[in-house]
This record gives sequence, C-alpha cells and structure tokens, in this order.
Amino acid sequence: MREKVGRNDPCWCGSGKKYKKCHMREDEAKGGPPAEAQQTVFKGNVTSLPPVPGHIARPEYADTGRPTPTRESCLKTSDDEIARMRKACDVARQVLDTVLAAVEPGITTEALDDLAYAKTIELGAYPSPFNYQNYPRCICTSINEVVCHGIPDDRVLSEGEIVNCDISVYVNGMHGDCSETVFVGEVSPEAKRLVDSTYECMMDAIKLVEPGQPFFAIGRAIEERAKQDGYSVVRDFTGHGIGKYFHMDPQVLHYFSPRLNQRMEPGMTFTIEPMINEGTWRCRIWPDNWTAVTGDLKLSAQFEHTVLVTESGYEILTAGDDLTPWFRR
Ligand code: HM4
Ligand code: CO
Repeated sequence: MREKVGRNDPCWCGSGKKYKKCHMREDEAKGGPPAEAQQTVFKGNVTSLPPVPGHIARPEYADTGRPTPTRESCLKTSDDEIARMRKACDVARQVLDTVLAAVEPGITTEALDDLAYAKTIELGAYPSPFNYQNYPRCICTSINEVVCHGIPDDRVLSEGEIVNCDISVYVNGMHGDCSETVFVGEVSPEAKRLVDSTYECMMDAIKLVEPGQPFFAIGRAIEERAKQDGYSVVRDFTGHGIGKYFHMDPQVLHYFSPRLNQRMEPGMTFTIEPMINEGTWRCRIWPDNWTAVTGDLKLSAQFEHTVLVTESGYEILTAGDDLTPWFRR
C-alpha cells in the first residue's frame, strides 16, 4: 500500500484535483487507496533515422514536419481510392507482422523500429509517423504503463512486459494504420486479461460498423465492455478518418458521446483503436511531448484496425489473411 494520501494532496490518479475532491470517498469505501504502481518505462536514448530513399513517395509533411491542417472527410468515392486504401493497409499489416514476430525478451524497441523501417521501404512505402510533427522514428512502441506514442529507443524488452506496436505507412497516395499489443515471454494473468479485454473491445466496435450507424455507437460499445471487465477507456486519444491524410475527419471517440451523431456511409475509412487501462483513464505526457502514460502507472493496452464501411457492413482493411491477433496464435 502507498503512503496515506492527505485530503488536500493531489490525487494519486493524476487528475490534478485535490484528493478529497477526487478519489477519496471511493477509496474509503474500499479501505484505502490502491497499491501504488511503479514506473517501469524511463526515457531512453533515441537515435535519428537516415532519410527515406528518394524513390519512395513522401507525404506532405515529410520535409517540414507539419501536416496539412484539414477537416476533409475520409469518404472514398471511387473504386480506385478504395483499391489504394486496401493496398496501403495490406502493407501496414505486413510490416506489423514482421515487427510482432521479432518481439522477445532482450530486443530493444529501436531494433523493432529498424525492422519496420527496412520492411516498409522494401514494400515501397513511407513510414507515416516519421517526421509527422517531428516524430523521430517509424513506429510507436508503448510498453506497460505507456498508453500510446512511445518512441523506440535503446531500452530492452523484458520477460513479463506487454508492448503495443503501432504501424502506419503511406503508399499509393494513401495511409494505412494498425496496431497490436503482445506479450514479452510469459506475462501475469492480470496482463493477459487486460490485453484480451482490449482486443474484444475493439472487435465489439468493429462488428457494429455499417451504413447508417452513428459514430457514437463505437464508443458506447467499447465503454460498455471495458466497464464490465473493470477497466477504463482513455479519452485523450481517438481513432480517426484516414486516407490521403494520416488523420482526417471524423474523430472516432472510444467512449460514449451523444454529440458524435454523424452516421457511417459506404466508402468511409477510419481507425478504431481503443486504449484500455487497468486503473484511471487519465494520462500524463512525458517531457518529450510524445510518450503518454497512465496517471496511476498501471497497465494500458491497445489494438487498432483500419476499417472500410461497405454497402452491407464493414471490411477490416488491416486484417491480412489471418484475423487472429498475435497473442492468441
Ligand atoms: S504521430 N503517431 N499519432 N494519433 N494526431 C506519430 C505517431 C502519431 C497521432 C495521432 C491518434 C489520433 C490523432 C493523432 C492528430 C493532428 C491534430 C495534427 C491532426 O498524431 O490528430 O494530429
Ligand atoms: Co497516434
């Protein structure tokens, strides 16, 4: 158990509110504040990447770091655009499979990033995160309490950790985006249960995708499942429309908001990428301005697919030929 938190101290959950205004009552009912989780991930050394070879087509921000500000919708109106989306998502899946196959105790996250860089370029694509708002590497690797946007560095993965690998690529004028959380060797039953629930949250939401469905149905399904399993849903990061630009309209919230009453239309392509936490849904950002961690340092997991709304329902563009997630194979 942690030291007693004073009534007027900042709450342990990271909300910034006084304890008495936040978790104090809830904790009293449970007999005290939860056991304190320890930080397991620390800032490492980030190495810069060589420029992407000149024959690879580059997204608009590759040189400046600044994406085009856009409220353009992700609706695709031609078969050609949809075919190019399928291709970009296929490439993202192949890169993700390459990276996931290499996850084992002793490997560094930058070695995973090096593999992603080589595979992405081999497949004729540009790694979308690279220089997006000056992001320094190709992929995001988010370990344990890291919620998302973990930067690959010289830190070694150890037995018992969980790591999300998030891959986005740009090819044929389109972006594709997917991620999975996997185990490093054997992990605790608690970690397994969280990762399992997070995958089911994403799949519950994907199964609702069809023309006429309001976007709020996604967050409603995810929140319901997470709550049932005793977890919380991250609110600070969302899914997004995707296509010609990495992040397009609409924002895809993973929690319920009745304001998200826009309806799905055939030809829309967007990501569903819930981040599910063991404890508080609140996040803090490291001084590197990227790495998001849970407010209470408990575990967070995430899965992501890019989906297409079809006439009759959905197509998971980043499924590859085996939809089974890596952690169940
Ligand atoms: S940047 N991953 N993700 N993710 N951004 C490098 C790796 C990245 C994101 C991101 C999820 C949702 C939204 C966003 C976003 C603006 C506001 C500039 C359009 O950046 O919406 O960026
Ligand atoms: Co992101």
